[in-house]
Amino acid sequence: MAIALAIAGCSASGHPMTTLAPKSNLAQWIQNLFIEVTVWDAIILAIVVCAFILAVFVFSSRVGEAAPASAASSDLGLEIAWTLGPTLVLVMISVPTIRTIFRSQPALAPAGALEIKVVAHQWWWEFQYPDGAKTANELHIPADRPIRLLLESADIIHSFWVPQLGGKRDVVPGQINELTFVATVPGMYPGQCAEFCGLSHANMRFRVFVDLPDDFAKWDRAQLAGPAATPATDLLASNGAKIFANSPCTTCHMIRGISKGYIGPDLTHFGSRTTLAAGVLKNTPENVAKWIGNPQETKPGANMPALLLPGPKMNALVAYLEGLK
Ligand code: HEC
Ligand SMILES: [Cu+2]
Repeated sequence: MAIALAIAGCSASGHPMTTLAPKSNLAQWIQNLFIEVTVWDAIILAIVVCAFILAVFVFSSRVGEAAPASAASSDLGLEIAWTLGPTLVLVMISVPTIRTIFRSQPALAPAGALEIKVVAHQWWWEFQYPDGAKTANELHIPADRPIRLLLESADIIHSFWVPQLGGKRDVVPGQINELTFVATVPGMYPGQCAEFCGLSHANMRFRVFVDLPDDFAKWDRAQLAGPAATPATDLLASNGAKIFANSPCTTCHMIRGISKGYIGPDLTHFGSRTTLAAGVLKNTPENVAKWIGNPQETKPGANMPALLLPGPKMNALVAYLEGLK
C-alpha cells in the first residue's frame, strides 16, 4: 500500500512538477542517465539478492553438520575479484554521469542561441530579452531553438528549477551562472525557486511558456520596448493611469513612458501575463485589487507595501493595469 502510494506520487502525467517527463534535450539527458544508472543498480541488486539467498538456503551449515572449512586467509583470485568488481561498477556509473555533467555545462554557447538574462529577486523572477523586452515570472521561449539563460541574483542565493526542462541551477549573487537547453515540446511548464530564500520562498514560482517560433515572435513583438499602451477610450482605465502616475507605485514599478521604478516587476505589459506575484495568483481584476490592497496577505514578507484605495479608485487602477497588454 505504502509503495503503491509512493509510486502514484511519481506518475509522470498529471503532475506538473515531475522530473520524469522531459521536454528539453537537457531534461532528456538527465532522464537517460537516471534510467541507465537505475538499470545497473537493478542488476547489482539482483546479483546481491541471489548471492544472499544462496548463502542462506544453499550454503549454510545444517544442524549436526560440521562447520565448513574457512577460506584460505589470502586467496589472490578472490582478492582481485572483489577489488575489480566494485571498481568496474563505479566505472560503469561514473562514465555516463561525467559525460552528462560535461554535456550539461554551457561553456560553448550553441550557435543561434537566444540569450535571456534571468534576475532572481526575493520573491519573484525577472526576464530580460536581448531586444529590450522585459517581463516577470512568465518566461516565453521558442521551441527547437537553443536557449541560454544567464542567471543573476539581486539579493541572496536562489535556484532556478523547471523540472520538465532540466536540472536545478543555483542563482548566486555576484556571479552569473548559465543554463542552456533546447525545449522540444510546446507547452506551459511550471518552475519554482529551489533554494530556501526566506519567508516567501515557497511562493517564488514562475512559468515557462514554450511557444511555436511564430507565436514566440508575435509575443516578443508585442512586448518590445516603446511606451506602454495608453487607455484611449476607456474612461475608467484612463482615470487609473492618472492615479498610477501620481502614486508611490511609480517609485518601484516601471511602466515604459510613465515611470522608471525597478524594485518591483516591470508592469508595461502586465495585462498580458496569466498570473501575478510569481505565479501565486491568477491574473484577474479581483486578485489584482486584493494584491494591491494587501500584498502581505497573499505573500508574507513581500517587498511591496499595501495601498488602501477607496473602491472606485482601486477599480480604476486595476482597469488600467489589466489594460496593459
Ligand atoms: C516599495 C516598492 C513597491 C511599491 C511602492 C509598489 N510595489 Fe508593486 N511590487 C513590488 C514588488 C517587490 C513586487 C513583487 C512581489 C512578489 O511577487 O514577491 C510587486 C508586485 C506587484 C504586482 C504584481 C506584478 C507581477 O507581474 O507579478 C503588481 C500588479 C503591483 N506590484 C502593483 C503595484 C501598484 C499598483 C502599486 C501602487 C499602489 C505598487 N505595486 C507599489 C514593489 C512595490
Ligand atoms: Cu528564491
